[in-house]
Amino acid sequence: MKKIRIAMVGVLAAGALYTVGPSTATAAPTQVPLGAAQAQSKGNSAARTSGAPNTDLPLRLLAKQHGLGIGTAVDMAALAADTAYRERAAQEFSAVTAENVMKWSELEPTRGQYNWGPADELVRFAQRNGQKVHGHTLLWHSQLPAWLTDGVADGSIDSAELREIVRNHITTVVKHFRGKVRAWDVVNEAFTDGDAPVLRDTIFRQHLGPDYIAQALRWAHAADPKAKLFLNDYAIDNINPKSTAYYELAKQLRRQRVPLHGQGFQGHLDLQYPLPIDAPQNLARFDKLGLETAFTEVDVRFFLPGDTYKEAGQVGSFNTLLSACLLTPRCVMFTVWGFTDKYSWVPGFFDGQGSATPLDENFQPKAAYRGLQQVLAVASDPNNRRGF
Ligand code: 9MR
Repeated sequence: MKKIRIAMVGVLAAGALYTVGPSTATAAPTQVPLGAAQAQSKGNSAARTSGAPNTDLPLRLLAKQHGLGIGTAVDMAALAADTAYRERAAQEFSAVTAENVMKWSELEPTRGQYNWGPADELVRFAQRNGQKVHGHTLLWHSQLPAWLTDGVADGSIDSAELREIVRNHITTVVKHFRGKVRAWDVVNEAFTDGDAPVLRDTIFRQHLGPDYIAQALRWAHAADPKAKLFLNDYAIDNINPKSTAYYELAKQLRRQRVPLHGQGFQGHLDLQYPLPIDAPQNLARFDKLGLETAFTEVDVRFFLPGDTYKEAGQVGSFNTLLSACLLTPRCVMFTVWGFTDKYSWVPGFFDGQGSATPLDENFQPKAAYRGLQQVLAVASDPNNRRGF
């Protein structure tokens, strides 16, 4: 409760109305220059220098001065069952991404029968809470429905039919969410890892040919001309062969006037690997192409148990990516892949690792959360117009 009161004092002082309620009816916070809010709340313009800045505000409010969307992946089972999860998701974030329910296997488990329920529920939650929806994902080699992969494998779905199925899937899904989803990860994880990345040998690459990405982007654009269309991948936060493969592909697609609008950097970091310290330079080259950029799935894992070194490393890792985003004019969104350790995917996938999100299992802030608040509280550059 304390945090909520602090948030309201700061914002009401700036003349805006921000109700932090339960899961429903949370109005979007109005633009509040943080410095101004603090100055007014203290009743004089020297408040910034005479007192400690109040950085203990919800992330979405702190991000507002930058025009930056702050997002989280949402686990729909947790959203349905856990009030604290629901309240925190509404309070802290201005963007949501479906952790699973917009993936193909979830949307169309049986051929021709779409299960829109959970994804529509997420969209309604976002609308009630003044949040934008980041669509994830139209084409990915993982979490495909069995009827599709089996059919391709046994030859009952041939290349021509697969092409029609893919076109139909993209068209149906993007039209269903038209006007409700701000941006789509059109193709997820298209490149291989290592020193010489190539397009992954997926059923899409095999049967639609190497320009399946361009095709997918065109189909998505036709279905919702206003949606921003992204490619998205992991291990591309730094300048490296894989991020350069994306950069070259983006240049080529833009030259060919293919509707590509953004590059997503997942940002799944692990403390045992080097910090992606060149992220600002990496994002800058995509920015120069006229693309939006976004960190789409940030988390920072380490081997348990934690200690003060690891906590410090985690603060630095989150903040390296957030700073890179703030240094990049068209970096529109910074999204964490889960905001509480209670529901993080990490322990289930990486033996012995965890603690990868900004809040612990009891929704208590870790140093990483405080670090994000502090970086966001730094005054914005008035020349940066992100347009989220
Ligand atoms: O967090 C997601 C987890 O619940 C799923 O079981 C998993 C299935 O592959 O996908 C996870 O999300 C992934 C995302 O969709 C794409 N980038 C990597 C994410 C973590 O694996």
